[in-house]
Amino acid sequence: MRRTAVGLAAAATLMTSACVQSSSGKAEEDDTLIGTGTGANCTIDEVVKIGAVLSLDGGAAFAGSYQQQGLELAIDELNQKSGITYELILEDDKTDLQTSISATEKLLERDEVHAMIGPTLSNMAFSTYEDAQDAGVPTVGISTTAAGIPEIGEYIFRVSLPEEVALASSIPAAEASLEFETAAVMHDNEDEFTTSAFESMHQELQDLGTEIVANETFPTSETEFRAQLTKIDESGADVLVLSALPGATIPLVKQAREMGIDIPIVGGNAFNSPVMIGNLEDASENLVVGGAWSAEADTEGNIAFTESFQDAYDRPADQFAAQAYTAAYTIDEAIRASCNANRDSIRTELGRLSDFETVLGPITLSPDGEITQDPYIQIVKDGEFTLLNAE
Ligand code: 1QQ
Repeated sequence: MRRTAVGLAAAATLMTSACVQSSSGKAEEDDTLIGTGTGANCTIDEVVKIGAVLSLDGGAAFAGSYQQQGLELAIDELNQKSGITYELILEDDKTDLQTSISATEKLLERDEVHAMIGPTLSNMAFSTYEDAQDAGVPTVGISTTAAGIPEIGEYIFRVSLPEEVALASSIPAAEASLEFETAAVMHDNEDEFTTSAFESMHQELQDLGTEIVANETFPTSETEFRAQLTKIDESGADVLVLSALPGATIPLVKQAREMGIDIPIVGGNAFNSPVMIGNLEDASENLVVGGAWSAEADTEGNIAFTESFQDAYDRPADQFAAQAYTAAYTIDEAIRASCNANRDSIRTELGRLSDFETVLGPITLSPDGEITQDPYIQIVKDGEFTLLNAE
């Protein structure tokens, strides 16, 4: 566990001001979390505790490490503004479901956090969000893109573009740009996100009238794809549409290119990572992906974010960092709206955020937790994500 923003003395004070539990198991309203003033002038004396479960080790660390940095940057910036002090309590789920469940329990029961952010994978969220919901803790997903996430309960929100929305833009955009008529599809049929994304990909291809000439599956831990790729090669497909996490994507794409399969590859959310592009090197050229953020978006906020991130961590930001950064600002906005950091107030105000300016562009959250934002469609050119529509 890492704690930031307050020292040990303050943390000790926090323990004595534990909230009162009601018979439902949810926390009663705590007057010390109600401040004075509103918006930018809101002042709350009590420290507001934000818990985050991220995958800092294991298969999803490619995203989790950026999320940690985006989140810490946002919390540092927010703590420099006057009025509200945030304590970020971070737990690593190591890309493991049981660890994710116990990490979430720690944040809910030991730390009694006021809001939560994460986890990195939808696969974990389907289990851990039930606990957050039962505890009545508003929770904001940052990369949980599978269908059905906000439906888990009224306390569950996300600032992560749903994969089905990204694909509804990226697959037609890729088709318009690449003019494919036949497609091969491949997906990891064990993971919640890759399975959900695959269903959306399949639907989009059918809607476009694209003929699916090969359809292959593999388990999450697979690293040897030559047998499936041979079938895809023989199918003569114009494009490969792939739903996989990076652990599989990297060897899969490398093996395809080594076998001389040079058709464009269209992917899902895991492709939105410079780690992936760095690992694939030349094999990543012409990968097409729809995502929630672009380094090229030239809003004042995004320019400031990309510069601060580079300065703080000596590497460029990515989408996962941008979404984590957005989640902290979104929770801050919801607290300031009624100057109240009680869980129910945060939940109500999150559901009222409309056209809130973020580094992802303007976002709106519905009362039932879903985000509306415009997707960005990108293609890898010369090792960099470039906006496809800008070509
Ligand atoms: C999900 C995802 C992953 C690719 C995030 C890292 O989108 O699990 O929903």
